[in-house]
Amino acid sequence: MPQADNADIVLYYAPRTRAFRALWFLEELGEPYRIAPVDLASAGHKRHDFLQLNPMGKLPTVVDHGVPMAESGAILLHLADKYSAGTLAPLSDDPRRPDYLRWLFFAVGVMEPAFGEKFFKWEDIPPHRAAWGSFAEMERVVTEALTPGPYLLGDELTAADVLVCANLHWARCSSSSRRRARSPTTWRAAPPGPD
Ligand SMILES: N[C@@H](CCC(=O)N[C@@H](CS)C(=O)NCC(=O)O)C(=O)O
Repeated sequence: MPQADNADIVLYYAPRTRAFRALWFLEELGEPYRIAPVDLASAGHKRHDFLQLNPMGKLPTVVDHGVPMAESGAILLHLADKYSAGTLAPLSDDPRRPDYLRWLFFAVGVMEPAFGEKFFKWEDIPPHRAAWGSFAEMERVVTEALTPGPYLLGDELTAADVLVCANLHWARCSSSSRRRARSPTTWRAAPPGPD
C-alpha cells in the first residue's frame, strides 16, 4: 500500500463515500499518497478552509502537489494522465482514448443519475429528455460493454473501470436485493433487475 506520511498527493477521505473511488485508484496507481480523514459528522468539509479546496464541500477532494482537485471523474482523469499515461489511461493518440473518455463521463454523467432514478424512485421522467436516458438503457449499455470483458476496453484495466465499477459497488451496497452488481464480471452474469 503506497501510503506515506510525506506524500505530495493528499486524499481527503471518509469511509462509505465516493472517496472510495479515488482511494481505489490511488492504489492502482502505486504513487505515494496520504489520507486526510474527514469526519462528515462534524461538518469540517463545509467550513471555509475546506471549501477553498472543493467549493461543493464534498469528497473525494485531492490535493496533488499543492493543487486542489474536486469531482471524482476529473480527479481520476487527471491522476491517470499525469502518473499512468499509456497504462491506466490510453494516450491521446490511442484509438481507444475516445471510448475511454466516454466511459469516464458515462460513469458520472449517465450511471450516477440512472442509479438515482432507480434507487430514489424518480418517476415519470421521459427517457428522451433525461440526460441519462433511463436506468434500463444504462444497464443495457454497461452490460453489453462488459461482454466479453473483462474490462471496458478489453484486456486492460483503466481509470474508467474504476469509476464504473465503483458505481456498481455502490449499487450493491445500496440495495437490499441479492440480484445486484458485484463486479464487472458478475454484472455480466447477473445484472441487477427491478426490485
Ligand atoms: N460529483 C461529486 C459527488 C461527490 C459527493 O457527493 N460526495 C459525497 C459523499 S459520496 C459527499 O461528500 N457528501 C457529503 C456532503 O455533501 O455533506 C464527485 O463525483 O466527486
